[in-house]
Amino acid sequence: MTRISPRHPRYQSLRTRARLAEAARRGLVAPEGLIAHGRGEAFDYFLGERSIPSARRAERLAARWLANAERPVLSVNGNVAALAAEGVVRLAEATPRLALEVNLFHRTPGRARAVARRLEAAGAKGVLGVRPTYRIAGLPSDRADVDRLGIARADVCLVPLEDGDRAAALRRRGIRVISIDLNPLSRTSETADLPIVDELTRALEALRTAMPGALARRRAGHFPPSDASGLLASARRAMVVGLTRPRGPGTPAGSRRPALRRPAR
Ligand code: PTJ
Repeated sequence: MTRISPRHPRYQSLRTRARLAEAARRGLVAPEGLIAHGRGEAFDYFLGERSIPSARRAERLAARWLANAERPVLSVNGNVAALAAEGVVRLAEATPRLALEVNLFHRTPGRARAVARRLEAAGAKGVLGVRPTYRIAGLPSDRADVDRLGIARADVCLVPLEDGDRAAALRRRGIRVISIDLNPLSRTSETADLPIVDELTRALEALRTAMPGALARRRAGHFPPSDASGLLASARRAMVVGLTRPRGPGTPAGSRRPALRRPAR
C-alpha cells in the first residue's frame, strides 16, 4: 500500500482511498466502486465533511424505523464492506432482528463470498445473500438476486450506496427504504422513503448511537412519517452554503470557517 504521512492535511481521506484501492485490487470492491467513492467525497466536501442537522434528524428517525421493524435488513455491497464492515457489525449487534445481506450490482460468486468473509472477519454471523434464493421481478440488474429469508421478505431495508432502480423495486414490494447516500440529487435519495444524506461511516455510527433510545420507545410496526423531500432540500441548501462560504487555504473541510465579514472601510 502507498505510504502516507500522518502529517498530510488530507491524511484520513488518503488512507481511506488507499484502503479502497487495495480492496479493489483484491476484488472486494468493484473498479466502479472507486468512481462511486470519488463522487461521494466531492459531495462530502460540499457538506464540510460533517453530519448536518437534517442528517442527524434522519438518522434518529431511521433508528426508530429499524427498531420498530419486524424484519429489517441492511444491504451490503463491496464499498460498504471495505469502508465500514466493523460499523455494519456494531449496528447489527445493537439492533435486534437486523439481518445482514450481501447484495451486489456487479455480482460474481467470488465477490459475494469476499464481502461475506469481510463481514465475518468483523464478527458478523449468519450473513445472507451469498447464494441468492430469490429474484426480484422487473429489476434487470444483478441487484435483483436476493435471499428469500432476507430482502425478499423485509419490511424495512437500509440501503447504503445504492442504485435508484433497486430502491424503486423495493418500494414497489411495499418495503420501506432507508438510503445512505451523500448525493441528495441521486435517484436513490429521491426514491427512498427516508434518505440519509451523510457519509457512510458517520451515518452507521449515528444509527448505532440512537438505537438504545429507539428500542426503549419501540412500537412494533409503527413507522413515524418522514419528510423525505424536506430532508433532501436541507442537504442541497447546506451544500450551497458550503460552496459559497470562503475558506482559508489548507483549512480542513470540516473545520470552522471564517465568518463572512464586511469589507473594511
Ligand atoms: O459492490 P457493488 O457491485 O454492489 O457496487 C457498488 C457501487 C457503489 C459501485 C454501486 O452501487 C454503484 O455504482 O453505485 P452508484 O450508482 O455510483 O451510487 C453510489 C452513491 O453513493 C453515489 O451517489 C455516491 O455519491 C454515494 N457515496 C459514495 N461513497 C459514499 C457515498 N455515500 C455515503 N458515504 C460514502 N462513503
